[in-house]
Amino acid sequence: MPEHTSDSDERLHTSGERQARKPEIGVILGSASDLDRVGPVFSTLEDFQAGYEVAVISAHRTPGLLAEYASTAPGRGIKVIIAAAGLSAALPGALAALVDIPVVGLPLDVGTLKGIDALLSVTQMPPGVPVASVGIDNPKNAALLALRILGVSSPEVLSRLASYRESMAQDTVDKGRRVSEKGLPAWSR
Ligand code: RP5
Repeated sequence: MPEHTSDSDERLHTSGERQARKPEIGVILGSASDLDRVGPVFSTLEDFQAGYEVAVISAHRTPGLLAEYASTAPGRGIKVIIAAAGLSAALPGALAALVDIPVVGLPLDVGTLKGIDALLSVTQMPPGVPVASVGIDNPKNAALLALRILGVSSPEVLSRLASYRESMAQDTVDKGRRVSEKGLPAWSR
């Protein structure tokens, strides 16, 4: 069962194990330079043993490739797409213009505006073309939101999400206990 862990905690699974899973989540990066920032997307999806596929596609530099991805993804069984991009992050919105499945935007802090540029690009979409967004540089939430979307139609994913949430609550209680052990006047229930 997945446990709540820190973002830096990477667990690797064998490629055979991973290949056996049918990809239902697409992860698109606007540039290969985004890879390190997006790492916790992959470790979180691995924790949940989710099937996913990864592509580097730029809405600005390779628009044709984006159109090809969008037109083929649902047919491959992709049910939700995480689109990560920095700067004037057109990728999530341009993708949402081409598909009917949910798009989770992950705005990245890569420039002088510290990700505010990407956040506004992702969230300020015109009516009719919705893009969900997580916070700037919050890859773990992007993965968890995509899993929650899958969980609507998968009792297995939903049950793993419930275990994760319980583990996170326990972790928070344990850490709180350590604070009260420092001699502070603790709240007694
Ligand atoms: C965005 O431009 C990408 O998502 C990346 O965050 C940023 C810079 O890309 P590179 O110039 O490093 O390829 O589209």
